[in-house]
Amino acid sequence: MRGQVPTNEAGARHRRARLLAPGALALVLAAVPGCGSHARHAVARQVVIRSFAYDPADLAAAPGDTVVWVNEDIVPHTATSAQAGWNTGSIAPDSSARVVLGRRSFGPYACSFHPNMKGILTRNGARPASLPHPSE
Ligand SMILES: [Cu+2]
Repeated sequence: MRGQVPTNEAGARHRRARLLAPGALALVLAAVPGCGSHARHAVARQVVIRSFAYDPADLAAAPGDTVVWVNEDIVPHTATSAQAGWNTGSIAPDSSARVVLGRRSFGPYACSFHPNMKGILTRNGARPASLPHPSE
């Protein structure tokens, strides 16, 4: 019986060593932004500002997503939602600005300089965690 003790201890150490590798991999994945234990990927979505309009004017997104407004016009614009409490500030021609969406970031927005420029962020339905990531 005495002979089994060192054997079992060695076996336990061996099992722990084998378990370390997947654990280390999980830590690496968790360090990648947008991956890991979250239910879905946070994604970046782009709205192009062109000819005094947002394209698309109606953008579906989810909390955690980043929306990037790219100004392709020759005058500055903003994307501003007084209702939701976010504002890109002035976006110079050929530059961009981004907003990371929170739970309450959705709804209509407009350009502070040209109030007839209107857009809206609509909220995606939540994706079940069991579905694979669509972009992979
Ligand atoms: Cu504008």
